Amino acid sequence: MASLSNDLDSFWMPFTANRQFKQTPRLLVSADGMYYKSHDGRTILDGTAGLWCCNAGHNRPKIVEAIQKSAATLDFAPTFQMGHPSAFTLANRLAAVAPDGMDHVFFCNSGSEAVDSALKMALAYHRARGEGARTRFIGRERAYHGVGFGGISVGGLVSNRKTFLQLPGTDHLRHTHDPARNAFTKGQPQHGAEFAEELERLIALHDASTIAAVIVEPVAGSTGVLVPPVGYLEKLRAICDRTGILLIFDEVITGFGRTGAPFAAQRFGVTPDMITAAKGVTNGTVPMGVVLAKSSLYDTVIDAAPENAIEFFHGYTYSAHPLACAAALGTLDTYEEEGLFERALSLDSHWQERLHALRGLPNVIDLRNFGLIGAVELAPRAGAPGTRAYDVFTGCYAQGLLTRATGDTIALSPPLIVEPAQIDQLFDILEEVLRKTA
Ligand code: PXG
Ligand code: PLP
Repeated sequence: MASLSNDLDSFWMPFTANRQFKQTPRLLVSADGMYYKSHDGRTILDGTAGLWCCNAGHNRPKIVEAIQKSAATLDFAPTFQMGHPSAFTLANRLAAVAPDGMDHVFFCNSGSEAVDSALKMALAYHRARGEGARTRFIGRERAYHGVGFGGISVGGLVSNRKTFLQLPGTDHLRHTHDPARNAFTKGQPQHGAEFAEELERLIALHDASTIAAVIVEPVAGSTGVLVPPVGYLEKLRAICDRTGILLIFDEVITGFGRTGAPFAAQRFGVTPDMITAAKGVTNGTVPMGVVLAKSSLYDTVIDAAPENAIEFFHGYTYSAHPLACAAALGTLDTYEEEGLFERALSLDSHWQERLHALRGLPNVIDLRNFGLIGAVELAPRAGAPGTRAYDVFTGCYAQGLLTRATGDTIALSPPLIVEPAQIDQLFDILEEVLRKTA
């Protein structure tokens, strides 16, 4: 049993109730396959793939080996006016799994950086086309696009926004959550495609000639798993096509097999102009974010610059870091060899059946699922929103299951290597805890 000999005070923890956590810490000390080990020596089933990242599970040999080898061979190489082979190999490999026509890859270090990079690319693209007045971005209520100033400005979470300055020129579609019509829907809700028509209203207000891009999560993750209504994404695509507005899918959570295809864009059959991704690209092992861009967008930006000039003034010291590239190549090998992009699809019906069997348990007011994503929405306690889901989260952790509480929703997203028996274990624990939580 590892001891907590260190004082916990110095670490200013992200998105954490620091005082509450430091009174009753939960530390993970090792991980393998579907399980973590906790500091108090317990085995914890990973119901969240870490934080939606470890789609191939933990301690995967090909990934570990690739990182070790890279660290000993090429610890760092700049990618500003320099390069290294695995960056180019990885870009080609990613383009090969991306939707058709999305052949260009920009590297960064997180989902937040991917979002800011994509927003800048949208501005660069329109300027290169002589439409530099297109500077507005449209996000959506209840969206999470990371924590950069760009991401919080298009994002739709009040707690992430209220304290901080916002970028000017952003507006928001309404969210698609409609429990009155869609509660307890299995998979995509039938009602709500018309919410996409809000984009027409915002275009009428601002004029398309001022709007650079619309950014949405195909399935909103962090804000409680909101699955797009049938026809909604298609409508957004059609409006963007008609008006010259770029469509960005933020697939930081939905990318890399989570929905039963490499990207949700492919699962839904709707191709955006850019995709932002992170997390699963390296199976969570080494930080990396990516922006996938259509060739037409890349070519426009590149061709507009004078020959021998830098075309896009943007990048990070650690863009395409060799360790991250190695980790991503080992990750893609693992996904492909084990057919994990398809595995979520084959487990979908068992997953859906076990999730929806929670209907009727105390305080369960909605259940939502898509691919290997699930959400259990609980009625908030009067005057104490969020506390019921937090108690379920800590109750599950005490019983050996890692879940994620967001508001009064419990979000579930196990590694795609999960076995049916482990799905049963997960829902058995959750059911017991839901029964016990007042
Ligand atoms: N976009 C989306 C759609 C995300 O889900 C980000 C951007 C930001 O990525 P980085 O790597 O900068 O964190 C995310 C991240 C949760 C949770 O509990 C979700 C995220 C991060 C932390 C917690 O749902 N998503
Ligand atoms: N701040 C300073 C002073 C820097 O020199 C740099 C990069 O050179 C940055 C911030 C940006 O760091 P990064 O490229 O890791 O995002």
